[in-house]
Amino acid sequence: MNRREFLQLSTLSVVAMALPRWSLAQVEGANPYHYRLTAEPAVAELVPGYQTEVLAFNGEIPAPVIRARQGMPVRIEFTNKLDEPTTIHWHGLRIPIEMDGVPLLSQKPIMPGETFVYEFTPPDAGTFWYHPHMNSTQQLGRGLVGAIIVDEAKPVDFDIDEVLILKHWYLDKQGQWKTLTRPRYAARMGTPGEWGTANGVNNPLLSYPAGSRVRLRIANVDNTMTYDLHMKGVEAQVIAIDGNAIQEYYPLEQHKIGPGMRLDLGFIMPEEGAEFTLEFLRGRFGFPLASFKSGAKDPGVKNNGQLPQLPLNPIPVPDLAKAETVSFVFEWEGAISPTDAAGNIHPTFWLINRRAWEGMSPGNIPEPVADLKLGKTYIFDLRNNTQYHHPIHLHGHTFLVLEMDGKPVTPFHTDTILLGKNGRAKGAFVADNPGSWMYHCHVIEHMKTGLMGYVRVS
Ligand SMILES: [Cu+2]
Repeated sequence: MNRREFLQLSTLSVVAMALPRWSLAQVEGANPYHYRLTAEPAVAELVPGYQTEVLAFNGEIPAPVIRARQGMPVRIEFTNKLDEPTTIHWHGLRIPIEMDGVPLLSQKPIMPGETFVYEFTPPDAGTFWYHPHMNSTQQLGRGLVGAIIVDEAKPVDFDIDEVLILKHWYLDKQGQWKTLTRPRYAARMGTPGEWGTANGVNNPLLSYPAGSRVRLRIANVDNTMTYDLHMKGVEAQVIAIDGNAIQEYYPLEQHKIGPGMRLDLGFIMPEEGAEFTLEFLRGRFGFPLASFKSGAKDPGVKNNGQLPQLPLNPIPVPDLAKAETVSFVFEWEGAISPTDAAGNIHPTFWLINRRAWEGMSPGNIPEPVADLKLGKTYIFDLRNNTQYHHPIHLHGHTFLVLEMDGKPVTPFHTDTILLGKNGRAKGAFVADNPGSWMYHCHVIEHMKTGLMGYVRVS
């Protein structure tokens, strides 16, 4: 997207809309964390005044927020009402492989009309998300993206707890679909959508009482976009990165989240009438994602001027002294376009350690990119030898990031490490979860054209 198109986006954003309230898909009964979820075709009004045919969880855009609690079992009865197979992956949750939602590697594809019950106990609290792990360009691109929020075992006392899922849709100004993927973009930064939304609305206006302590859970569920987040008009603190609370909050200057990544911000609503904006930066320009306005003071809000401290997640501590380093180089493979028997082009553009992902079929599961020993600490040394961003996601485990671009950082936990242009990172983790775990770039077109693999922990 060029600068002019971005400017057009921002002028289109003048009419801020009130945020629709989303419903929970909860089932009445003894277990408070029991849900029914479907994936199905639906119609949504994304561009005001126009109808768009989408794929939606429970027919809703934005998808229902699934709320779970740390250490409590959650049960999600998922029914596939699409006309093609699917599975659901719970991004960032350290749960058993059988529940990880990757076709062939962790479960059979869920066929149209079938129901699969996902049941797990999330060990970590935080902001996570869910999405299919099949035909991802289409299934995620057309709307199958939602938030799963795991509340802390002991409730944390914010006045407002808001979820904001960010997605650019491949829509024209009449809400009609444009191409979701183009090879020339797939080989570069990925194809960007053009209609920016937060919770399905272009630049929504959110209003909370003056003095409220707000926890804003931002999730980038886009196929392609990396958002360089900035808050204009209020001081916001970074309180959690990719779902995991951090020890010492710090003021948000700007923070990049690639596809699949999250950021929790904490801030206190200023005096009544004050307005401010969450925006993403491109060079010197800021583009609004959501707008905020302070409402009248609510006597129920007990503002002591302090943000509550979030407890840290019980992520196993890597034994760095005994760690084994495994190197991964991500690079570009020239324009090779193998053609199948039907004459379709299946380009591979991206490589992990000189190998493009072959794809899987029943009876043909390729070898992992690494074989890891259960219980051992590994340091993944990631090198991006390309000009484009790659958010590298590992299933079933959480990295402790030690270094970015050759420099030590204040260690933080994440399931997705964002490698910038020619970037490098070192992330350590304990391989404590047995199974075959996907390991891939979360720019969907990159993952679909080679930048994917899995690690085996046994
Ligand atoms: Cu990538």
